[in-house]
Amino acid sequence: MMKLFHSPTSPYVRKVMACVLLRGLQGKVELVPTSPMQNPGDLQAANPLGKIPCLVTEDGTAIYDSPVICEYLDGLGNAAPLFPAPGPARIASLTLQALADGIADAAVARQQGRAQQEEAGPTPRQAAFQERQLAAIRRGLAALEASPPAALAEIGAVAAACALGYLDLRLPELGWRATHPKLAAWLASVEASPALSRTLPPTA
Ligand SMILES: N[C@@H](CCC(=O)N[C@@H](CS)C(=O)NCC(=O)O)C(=O)O
Repeated sequence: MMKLFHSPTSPYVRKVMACVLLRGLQGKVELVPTSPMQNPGDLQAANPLGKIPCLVTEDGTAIYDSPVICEYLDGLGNAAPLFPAPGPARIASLTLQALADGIADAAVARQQGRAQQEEAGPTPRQAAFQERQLAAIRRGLAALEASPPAALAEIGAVAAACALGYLDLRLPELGWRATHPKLAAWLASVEASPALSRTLPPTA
């Protein structure tokens, strides 16, 4: 059995779990509930960066980060591949994944910055940092709106759905659907897929 260091709120873990479901590998992955900020020793022994997701294969090999785990899972099972063969389609898919993961990165950084501000009080430097993350999220959303993903059949689309779900969880005040109607319609068209509906982050 493979092991996945897991948290239900991480957008990167959700992307990996969506790949697990899309590739029919549910029975092959044991989930290890993990809070990376509490510095768990088993996670840090597997991934020196101390981040989730981290997958440990049956022979004990640790694989990270999420794009690498997703590519590894794509080589298992018989489902249609989520990573296109080398060529322009693959580069487009990987770039879309990078854009989506980058939106999640900015939202995660903003979330951490918000906690710091609450503890230490706002400083101009922190306010500028928060604004920079928000600006990256806004530009990322504009790029997705200009060219929404297609079917949930390649890794870029999976990553985009997970990043948008994370915005709904952490930045609901952004109200991205009202300003990005094509993107909202796209997410509505794919969100009933089990890969997404069974991996929704808890809201409470
Ligand atoms: N690029 C990484 C990002 C992973 C990441 O930042 N995970 C967060 C949880 S959402 C984490 O483990 N943070 C702990 C830390 O930053 O120390 C990936 O795609 O897997």
